[in-house]
Amino acid sequence: MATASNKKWWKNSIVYQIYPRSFCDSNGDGIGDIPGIISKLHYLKDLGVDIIWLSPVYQSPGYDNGYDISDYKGINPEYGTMEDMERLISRAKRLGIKIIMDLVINHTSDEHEWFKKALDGDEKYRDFYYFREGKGRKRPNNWGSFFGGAAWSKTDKGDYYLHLFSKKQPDLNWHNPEVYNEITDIMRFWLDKGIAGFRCDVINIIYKTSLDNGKKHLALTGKEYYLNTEGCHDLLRRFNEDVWSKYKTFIVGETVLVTPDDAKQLCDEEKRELDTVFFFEHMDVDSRGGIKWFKKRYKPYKLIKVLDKWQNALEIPANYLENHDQVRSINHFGNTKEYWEKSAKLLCGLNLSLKGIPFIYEGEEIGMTNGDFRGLSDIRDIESYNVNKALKRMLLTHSIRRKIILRTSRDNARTPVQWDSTDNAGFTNGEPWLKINENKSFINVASESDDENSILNFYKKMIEFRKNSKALSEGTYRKVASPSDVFIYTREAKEERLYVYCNLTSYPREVEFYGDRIIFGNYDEDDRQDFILQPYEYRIVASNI
Ligand code: TEU
Ligand code: CA
Repeated sequence: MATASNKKWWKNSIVYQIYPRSFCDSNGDGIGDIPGIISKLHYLKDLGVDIIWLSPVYQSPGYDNGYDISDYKGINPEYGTMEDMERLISRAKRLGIKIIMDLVINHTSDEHEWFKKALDGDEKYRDFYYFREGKGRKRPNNWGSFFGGAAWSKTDKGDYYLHLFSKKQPDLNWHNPEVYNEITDIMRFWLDKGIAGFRCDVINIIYKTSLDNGKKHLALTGKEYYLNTEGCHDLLRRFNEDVWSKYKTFIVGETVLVTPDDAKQLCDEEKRELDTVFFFEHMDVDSRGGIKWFKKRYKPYKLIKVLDKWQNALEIPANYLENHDQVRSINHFGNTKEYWEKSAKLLCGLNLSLKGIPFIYEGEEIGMTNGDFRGLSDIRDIESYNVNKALKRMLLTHSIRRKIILRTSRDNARTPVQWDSTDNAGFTNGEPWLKINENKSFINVASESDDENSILNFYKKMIEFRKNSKALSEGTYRKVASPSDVFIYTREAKEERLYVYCNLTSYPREVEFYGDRIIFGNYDEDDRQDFILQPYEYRIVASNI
């Protein structure tokens, strides 16, 4: 019987996301791989990581770097073998690190056996997907894809199939019980291998209620037929009952376009659906009409407002400032120039002192910045590629498209991890699959390990601090009134009350001073003042209660 404490074994964990392609290459082909990950397990242990979220390593043609799976029970040979994967699981286990895998079940690759059989006319497998005849010369409906353009593509036979992402990613038909059986079997396969749970890709859109025309939106026309549907809630409860509850899993849902109310429903403990969710609202504080490609000026007070809202909405939110789909957080919310180091430490402090589970994305812990791409030809991402096509159709010039895409492309977060300052940053002995940032000369693990005051060592200290603090790891959260663009909040557990101060601007800010003694921060002793927060200053102040 699970006791109350071990039921949520994950709740005080630090999670680290590995995007395998860019993490560490062991054999010189320029592509990160599983043996490369194994070689860095001690590094992760030393950092204080408890759980690794491994982005897809399954068999895949790689059009969306593994988010297009062609065999859920196979390992992509670019990344290694099943033996390598088993070794990774057992070596990590020996170090006390658990692994959760990405579960991508809204769609498969169009090179999956199921889809190939479907295209060959096999009725059983046609019903695994959504094939429909066009309406006259028109597509079956007016839905849009997340990657720009229409959500339907034509087959050789002239009918269409639905894909909410690229045309290489046909959507599965979750009305079909056989799909349910196949996918739950796959979950068991990996859980039996010792995986601790899943990060469920776009999980809140898997169930479509109908294929009618949607209300016209600037983007994602059709969403009212698949966002957070009752059918999806129902599937999650069944996954739980049939599989997840039989193992001690940690399940985090990637839930697109969720509101706090949707998220509350999905994480409601009584309902037994998801343990926690990733929300996106904070990622979009600087995008126009929720479209990330069209930027507006970032205003820190908006970030504060959104984070505060979500801190209050969920008991255990999944907190993150970066992942493989977003620009680097220093570019997003910090300062890449004068205050690179200071703002990186501030963002670390912020992410790791909020209530919930902190997720750190590879390279974030050394302050990696967006890619320094020379032009569109350096970009590899399928989403960027599709969006470029869409912008072309809107008649935008090359130089404008270049600007939009280089600024926002997902490849910004996917440049190889900078392990040292050598030519290929210690990532590979060969030609890296994506351009390595020149700033590897000073942003890298080797030099930061040697420097006591580095961003990397700040992460280590912050993680340790959090682990030793009941207030930070499980206390309550409450925002404190503060000047705009300064985030001040308390974290409080039994005998411990902490005030967390974050100056999210590049200006000094006067603040009211709560609490009794400063116990942690990114300030320089020399210019620390009691009532002034320096640019990007972060501090934790303890209070006697
Ligand atoms: O991303 C879901 C998603 O909605 C993406 O469109 C993401 O929001 C976008 O890149 C930011 O605008 C997940 C995965 O994280 C992503 O890597 C995959 O490409 C996508 O699903 C399809 O599987
Ligand atoms: Ca390799």
